[in-house]
Amino acid sequence: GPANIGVVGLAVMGSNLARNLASREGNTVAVFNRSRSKTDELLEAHPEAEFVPAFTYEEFAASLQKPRTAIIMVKAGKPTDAVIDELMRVFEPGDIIIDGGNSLFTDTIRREKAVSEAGYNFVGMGVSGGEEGALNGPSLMPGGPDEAWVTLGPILKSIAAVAEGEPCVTHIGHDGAGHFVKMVHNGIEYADMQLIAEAYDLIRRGTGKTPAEIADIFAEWNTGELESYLIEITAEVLRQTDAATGKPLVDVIVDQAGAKGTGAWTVQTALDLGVPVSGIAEATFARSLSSHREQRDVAGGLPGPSPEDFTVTDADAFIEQVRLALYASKIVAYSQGFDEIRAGAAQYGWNIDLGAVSKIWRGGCIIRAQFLNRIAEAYDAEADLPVLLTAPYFVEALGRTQDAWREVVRISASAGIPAPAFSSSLAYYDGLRADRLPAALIQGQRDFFGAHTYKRIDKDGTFHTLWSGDRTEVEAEDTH
Ligand code: NBP
Repeated sequence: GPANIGVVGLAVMGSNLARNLASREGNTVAVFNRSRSKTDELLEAHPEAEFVPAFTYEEFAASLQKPRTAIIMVKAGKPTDAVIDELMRVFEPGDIIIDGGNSLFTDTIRREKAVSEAGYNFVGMGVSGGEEGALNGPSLMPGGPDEAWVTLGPILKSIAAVAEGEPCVTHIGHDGAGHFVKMVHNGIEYADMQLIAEAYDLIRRGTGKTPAEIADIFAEWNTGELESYLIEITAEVLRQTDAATGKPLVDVIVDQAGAKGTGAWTVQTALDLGVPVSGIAEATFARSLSSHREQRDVAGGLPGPSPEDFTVTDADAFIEQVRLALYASKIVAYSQGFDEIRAGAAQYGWNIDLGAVSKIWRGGCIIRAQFLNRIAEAYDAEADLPVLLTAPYFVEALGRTQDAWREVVRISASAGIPAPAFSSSLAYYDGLRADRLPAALIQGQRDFFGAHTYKRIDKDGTFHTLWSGDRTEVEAEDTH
């Protein structure tokens, strides 16, 4: 066949990715969708693109050069399995099947095993940047075998976003590594969005500024160390006026945040790995809390300070404190996210270059930010840095943001303004740097009710106190 690459699934993501591929020199793109109408619409709307349409899986296979290379962009879950089965039916061993959907990484591990056992190459690939990214240059996170990367690498580099001269794509690691990293990317995105929302809320309540005025503040922040896509679009959203009512759009939008589940996956996986991604968890739970309108309705009368009574005396000083608190909390959220990637790599045997991950997020994706250069520098200096927070640049930043961060958390608590991500990131930070934690007491409690034993600070071994006996200590076997 004439096409060097194919796309299956021509909803918004697939058709934009197909258009992106077709716009690059040297690509001829085979396109296929289960129901014919989406294929017809794509061809009609973009006669300029060099598409080779197929209307059956057989035609699709026949239109591709060997080894065939096809990217699946369909709904994650069963639809992805169904398409993989169809492609294996019409493809031949050695062909490359890529899943570009938002698949759970454990599904990808399972699929790669089954598909590669049948002799085909399988690549699970995270695609970030939404519709716009897919069309103009996404951040791409392919997993899969090294052999597939040889064929796929040049094609992916040609369509990826470019940041500081480098394409936003790297071979993340084997099997589910790409989808794992994409999952954590989305988790970090949840945390970043929640932090920005808390910053907006505190400034609005504390200073009485209008959303349009706060848009100017965010636009200003976007020229400094917080420069990022999310800060930029926050200004756009805050500046928007509702045509129907003349009010700020943000004031007519129902305050219940939706979620498609990738934040929850990140938190569930972190729990399994034992990694405290408290910022991502708080952000995910904050969305759940917002969506429980029925509970919020009955809880509205609970005692506590009224946020309406809160005003700051020095608005400019407060805004700067909030900016610093946002930066400090953001450092924590990213540090936690990279911690999860490190733990996932150790658990699943992936060799993930954390610096390379931070670099491919600098363009094309939702969390793209200046700040990612600082993370890349940290991992360049020390590839297996155990805690990102401890890199010199971040130590300096946490030093100068400290006081403001604590002040903002204190103010939010006394004013009754929820700032779960600001405050939990500070608690995490203080927990991490604490010399002694009350975990010692928890070990005592566990030993009391469950004979779970404890270690001592002054000698080796495992111990148990005979709580229901004479309360002497005995040496115990470490079985609990
Ligand atoms: P959707 O997730 O809405 O999926 C629709 C596509 O799946 C259609 O082409 C549909 O074909 C096809 N499909 C279904 Br449903 N069941 C199928 C089956 N059994 N066999 C064959 N095709 C089937 O599309 P999307 O919003 O373009 O997203 C595509 C993927 O990209 C998803 O995994 C999504 O999570 C991910 N995504 C990523 C981002 C991002 O920022 N990275 C954004 C949005 C989506 P039909 O036309 O015949 O019904």
